[in-house]
Amino acid sequence: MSLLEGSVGVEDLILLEPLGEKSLLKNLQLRYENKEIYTYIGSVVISVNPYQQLPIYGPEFIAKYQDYTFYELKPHIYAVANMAYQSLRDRDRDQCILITGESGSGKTEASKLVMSYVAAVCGKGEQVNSVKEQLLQSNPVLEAFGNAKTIRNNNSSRFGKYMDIEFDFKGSPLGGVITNYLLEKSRVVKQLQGERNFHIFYQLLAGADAQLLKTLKLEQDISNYTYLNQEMSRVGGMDDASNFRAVQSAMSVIGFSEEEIQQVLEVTALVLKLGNVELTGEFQANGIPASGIRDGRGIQEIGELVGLNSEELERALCSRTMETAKEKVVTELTVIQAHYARDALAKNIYSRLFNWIVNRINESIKVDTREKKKVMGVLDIYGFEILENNSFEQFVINYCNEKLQQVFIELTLKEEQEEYKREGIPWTKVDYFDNGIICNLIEHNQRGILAMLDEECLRPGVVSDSTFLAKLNQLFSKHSHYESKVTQNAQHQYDHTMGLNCFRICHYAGKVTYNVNSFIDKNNDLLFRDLSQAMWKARHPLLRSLFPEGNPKEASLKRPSTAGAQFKSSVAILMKNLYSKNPNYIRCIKPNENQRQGQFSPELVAVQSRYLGLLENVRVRRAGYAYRQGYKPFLERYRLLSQSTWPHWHGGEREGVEKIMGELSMSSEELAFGKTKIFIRSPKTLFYLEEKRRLRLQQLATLIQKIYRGWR
Ligand code: AOV
Ligand code: MG
Repeated sequence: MSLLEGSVGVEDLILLEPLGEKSLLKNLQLRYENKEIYTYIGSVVISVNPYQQLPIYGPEFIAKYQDYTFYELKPHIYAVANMAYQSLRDRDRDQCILITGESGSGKTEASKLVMSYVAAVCGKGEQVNSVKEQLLQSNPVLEAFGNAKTIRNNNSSRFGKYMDIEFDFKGSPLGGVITNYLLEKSRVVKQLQGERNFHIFYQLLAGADAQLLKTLKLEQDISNYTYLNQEMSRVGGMDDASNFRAVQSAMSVIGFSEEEIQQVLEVTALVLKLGNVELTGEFQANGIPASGIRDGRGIQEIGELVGLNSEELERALCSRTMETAKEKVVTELTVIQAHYARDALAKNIYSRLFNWIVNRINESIKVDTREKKKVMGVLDIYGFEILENNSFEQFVINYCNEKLQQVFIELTLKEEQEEYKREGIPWTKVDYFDNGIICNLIEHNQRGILAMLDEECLRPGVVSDSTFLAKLNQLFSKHSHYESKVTQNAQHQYDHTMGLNCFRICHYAGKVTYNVNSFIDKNNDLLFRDLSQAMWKARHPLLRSLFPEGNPKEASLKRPSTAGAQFKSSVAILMKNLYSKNPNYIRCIKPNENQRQGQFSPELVAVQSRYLGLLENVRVRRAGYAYRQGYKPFLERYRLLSQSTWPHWHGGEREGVEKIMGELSMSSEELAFGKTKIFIRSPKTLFYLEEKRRLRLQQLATLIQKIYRGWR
């Protein structure tokens, strides 16, 4: 194998010379154009989405990567999966695989490649195979309910996912736990042009037989449903009907009972039917506007579907009960408010259904053993987002990425430090950009942006998105990573691109301007109590279980924590989990905006490379010794450079390497001899060795030719 510049660029960016953004991009492009989609930064693998099936996967390749150590074969996701699995099995170190990148860059495909690799190499036997099947089959189920066609990706995951796969001491899988983050529930009621709702709705309509449709009170024609985008019902290359059967069978394999599957579909149908409930404006006798339901049939069918009194449902949708200590006051909703309530209900039902499905899968794959387990976590989560209009969702997503960057830098440095320690080499401190200050700005318990948002959500009196923004402006006017129109004006910097209702954060990956509209609403994430109580009254066991707070006995329960607080605490749990494991990284890159093979847009990749912090990653890895190699493979490769080790060497491996480097008069500054590896400080030294080796090989070839001619 050659790590060095050839027709397809360097396989490891640590060896890039000169190092800079331009050369980094050029190298990735050169490789991509040669269908080499994987490139390393040390043990980090960068994956550039090929948008075509390459013949580099499957049993034959799995077998190959299983038998070789990391650097012996071409860069590949399998190599990372293999290193992680072997280290888990043989060195008893829990692993995590962090997959990041922007929408459509290949994260989910990468996570499936990792899972299928691990499934192929770990343990055998009937019991083990059934666990593997359950774990693998969780993918189509979660994708059906959690993925959708977006402009950027026909199969875009609209939720973040972390999965712990648990193994016994021999390395056979026992089961796992899935955690999901922040489903994009707004999609349930509205999609952008060219996008679709979650796959399951289309799968259900296309794949259910007449009998099932009848029991769900659905019609097959997509155009009957207002929640389904009319101009975008089919996705090229996606067979909704056959996917529906695959989802049903996957649910059975996981262990959902027939009734459970039926109930899940009923709740899914309920959401579709809710979208068709049309509300009209009315006036009460006193002239105050109110609302009502235009067509009674739909609501009647909903009532029958989930065992709910349709009048009760109508009341819940069209009015709101306020309770004070003394009395109950019922207010009629206007038609706009009633539509809002209907959509809020649909979004809530669907996202709670999704959580229920994840929990149900977890119940099936849960490991009931006291025995010590080994764990491999796989994280497939949205990358850094800068859209034209950034809202609460981008804010929390980018916060999560900020935290992941922190883990990344800290763990990479820690890993470097540990390797030096293991090898007995002195460690020199590395300077890097510490983004702790930005994390703090967002998450500080009392003074962070999320805390301010919660404070505003809970504060009595008139609160609005602008009072929230005013608070931020006051508090962070001098913060080096916070900007807004107000703080800019105070500093006499006039930036006309920023609106009055915006604030900007200087993230590690770049500046992002957030519009505060709906921050309060989205953070509150409240559903009128009338609606949760109505849902709880349904006879449908699954639907009912999704709204425990609708139980009047539970009505006095504390208000649920805000969306921001929930996200923050799940990120904290995730971080704790990741810090306890040995990290492995897959950095995914989308080469073009058109989902097309063979196209590489340097501008687009440049932005992603910044978000992923690739250059910083190379810099950190190169800060000490850029290159390291075990004595054995190093000796094998370079022993032809020394009289003492060529053609035969009978001594130890390390002594052999020392002999070669001694004869080449390498400066001692440049090298360090560890317990099992040689460390080389600069890539130039390696290039020098490679060049020497190339010349020596030429010389040997000429020699052999001469001898051969002599014989003739
Ligand atoms: P994502 O997970 O990063 O986006 P996906 O993993 O869904 O992206 O990849 C998008 C599409 O790219 C897939 O549906 C495949 O068509 C193609 N693709 C990705 N990786 C490969 C590969 N290794 N080989 C062949 N095709 C590939 V999102 O979930 O949108 O953030 O929210
Ligand atoms: Mg995805």
